[in-house]
Amino acid sequence: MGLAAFAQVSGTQLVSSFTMHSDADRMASDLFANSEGLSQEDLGSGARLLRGFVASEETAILSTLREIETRAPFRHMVTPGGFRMSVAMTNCGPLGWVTDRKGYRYDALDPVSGSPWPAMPPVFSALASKAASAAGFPKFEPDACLMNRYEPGAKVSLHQDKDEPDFGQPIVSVSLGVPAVFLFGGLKRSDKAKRMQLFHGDVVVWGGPARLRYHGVLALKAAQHPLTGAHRINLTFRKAS
Ligand code: MD3
Ligand code: FE
Repeated sequence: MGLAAFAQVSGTQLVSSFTMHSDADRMASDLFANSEGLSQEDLGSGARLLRGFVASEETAILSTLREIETRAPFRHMVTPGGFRMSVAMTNCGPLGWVTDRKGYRYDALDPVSGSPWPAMPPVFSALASKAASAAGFPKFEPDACLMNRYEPGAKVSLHQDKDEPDFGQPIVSVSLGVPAVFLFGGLKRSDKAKRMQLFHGDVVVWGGPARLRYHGVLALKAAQHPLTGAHRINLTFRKAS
């Protein structure tokens, strides 16, 4: 790794502690500081990691989330196969992702309340569009925000996101709270997955050829974050219509 790259990695530690996959992966990737002094990393084929991108907005994001939760509480959905998901979920925006015995789909109504999902808060849509632009997707206007809440031990097994109609639209993910180990696989389930840690404030934009890569999250370790306690929260912004 060159000296310039080392200086940028050190700078990143001010925002979120930096733990990447192997040194070889790091050297093969494209790491640089953006205009706000935060690092960006090209994860290959359309995926871009924006370390600490929403760190300065943590309070606004989490208080907005608390409001959404009062109207659409986190719940453990059931897969079509009948398994209770270990991750608790809720949604905001015109469409919400749901699963039950009938299948996976987007729905305008929360099945628990029978009412529309809470509106997409402007602070959410603004940060999603800003992150997408920073990653080269200037016209991203999400109409769905899926919120995942991980408790210790909760995980998401390797899967593809393919319930959306247009895979030309990226997905923006925001990580908050306790860090997690993310698995980034290939286009086939059997492709070897890379591991990387996602920390509080990190944003990843998944577009282009990365859009259909398999991915998952390892079981969350027991830990405490000052703002979320034992939880990790992940927001994913999607164009679902
Ligand atoms: C890579 N959530 O909600 S976000 C999901 O951390 C989901 O809660 C995980 O996978 C979480 O579907 C991962 C990162 C993510 C989201 C969408 C992707 C990675 C992706 C779509 C394509 C490739
Ligand atoms: Fe996913």
